[in-house]
Amino acid sequence: MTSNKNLTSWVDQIARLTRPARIHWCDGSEEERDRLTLEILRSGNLEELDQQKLPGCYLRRTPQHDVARTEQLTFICTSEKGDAGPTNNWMNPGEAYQKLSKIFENSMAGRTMFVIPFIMGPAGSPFSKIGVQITDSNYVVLNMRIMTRMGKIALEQLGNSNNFTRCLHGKADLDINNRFICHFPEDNTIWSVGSAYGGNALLGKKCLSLRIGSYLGGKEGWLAEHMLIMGVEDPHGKVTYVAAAFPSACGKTNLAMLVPPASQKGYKVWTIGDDIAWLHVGDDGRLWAINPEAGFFGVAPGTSYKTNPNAMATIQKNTIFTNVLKTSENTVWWEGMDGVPPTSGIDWKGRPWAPGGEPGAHPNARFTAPAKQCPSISSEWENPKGVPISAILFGGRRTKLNPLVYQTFSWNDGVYTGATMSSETTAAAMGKVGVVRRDPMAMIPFCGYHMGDYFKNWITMGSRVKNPPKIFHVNWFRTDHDGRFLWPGFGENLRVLKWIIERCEGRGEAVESPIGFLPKLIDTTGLNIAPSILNELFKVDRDAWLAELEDQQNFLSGFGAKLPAEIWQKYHALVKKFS
Ligand code: OXD
Ligand code: MN
Repeated sequence: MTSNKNLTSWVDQIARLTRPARIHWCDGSEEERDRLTLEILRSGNLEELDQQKLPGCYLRRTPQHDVARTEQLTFICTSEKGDAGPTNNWMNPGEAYQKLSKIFENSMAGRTMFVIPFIMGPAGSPFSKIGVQITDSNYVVLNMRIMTRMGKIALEQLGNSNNFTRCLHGKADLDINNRFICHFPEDNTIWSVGSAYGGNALLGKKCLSLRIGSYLGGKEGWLAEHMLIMGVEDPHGKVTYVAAAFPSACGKTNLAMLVPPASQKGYKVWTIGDDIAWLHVGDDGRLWAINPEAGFFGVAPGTSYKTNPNAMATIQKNTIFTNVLKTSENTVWWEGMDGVPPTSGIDWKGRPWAPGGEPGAHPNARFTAPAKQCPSISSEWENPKGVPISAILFGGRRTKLNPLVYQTFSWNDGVYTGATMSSETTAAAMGKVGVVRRDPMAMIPFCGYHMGDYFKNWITMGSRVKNPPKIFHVNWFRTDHDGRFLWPGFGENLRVLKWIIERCEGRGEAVESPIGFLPKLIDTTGLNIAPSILNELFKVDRDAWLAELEDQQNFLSGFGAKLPAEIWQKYHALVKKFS
């Protein structure tokens, strides 16, 4: 299939290690998809759903201990431990190769080894990257087919080049004690073994597009970010592009696919991506973004026609559902879906289910769906140049601290705000509810190098963009004394986006506060929000911020000498403003 000796010799080398019964080079064709689907159906590892109601849709149940990313088993393997930084697990590369080689040895005996060439980013884009994933999981092949541009198209783009990420994945015996997700940024290589779960096994996503991507971005002068990308079209047809980073459970997919409420006549939202953005400085001095992915790997529970009608429309065909409930009508269901819950079904563990007992779907149940099926997909989503970003949003779930929205004073103030971003844990996460977790730029689990160096790259990028995006902080989750949300959220977030866009255009009135510019006026017509609630939504409480700054200082100290001086300067300036 290819004359690329760099590639064929690597594939030979891995075949000698893993000893598969056969090797299949994926071409990305529909015949290939149909053949593989049939094979998995026959093996019992995939179930066909009602093809009238959900054409091309299938259900997969994973082993019960393989349902989420396993951060404790995820490593950055750089020659110097210090290069991985305090936020990553580190392993010496020699030790990691040796340890994982033992697990990979003969692990594909009797199985097919699939070779998946894939592109992250639009085909032909100067910003896209090529990866080649070897895997012994046909489920992974079907998912990679949705999440990336894969097969012949990627081999054509690669040509005879050696410039591709070598991604090795194996199920081995799916034993959590033999599970490792290792990244070798210096070798542009990823080895993942012992898990078939998306984030651990679809190596183009978190592993390549964020961990290896952020490392390459640091070296090559660009940014790989855990951000959605959206376009907001105003009633005159002008589209403004926004990128936004939020930790998990803060509604990134919902914001990317926002449906403007009826009151916001003439506004439209266009989706470019829901999870990852690669940002480059354009020749015009602006920051341009591409979405490296071709699909959505979204959390199913909580997704409904009320919370995200565009996501619901996207997943009505050609979608792989993982760990959801199967209804007696051979369709899917999960907690938080609209309508009357089913009276019976088969739960994600494969057991008969009835309402009132354990959840039918795993809280991290997923859908894998082609982005092009999304009704709000932007006509620009595959533009090889990307889209020009006017605003960057950082956000988190803080019930009391952060105002609904504020604009940071400058690029570096924005970097500081991103670096100290935080969110409170929810009931969906393990452990205590309401604990503040710092998650700089929502990248804690995904930054492939020392975060101090990563912040430096942000600062350097700012000095290279002549016309940088404005940076904002948003918080949809502020509550009153009884724990009720003060802001309606969802589609109404467009009102906040409108003020953000006005600010980007040099309009939109603001009042200065110590942390940034707050809106003088936000359009709340028809929302029936009392002035006292608005006051609360925009309150910057001095005592709360002094406590917050102490916590920020502790956190930032953990980055040691690598924390850029610019970040400390911003910290001290803020302390002074509040004192
Ligand atoms: C994801 C995540 O799956 O951030 O997108 O965990
Ligand atoms: Mn994500």
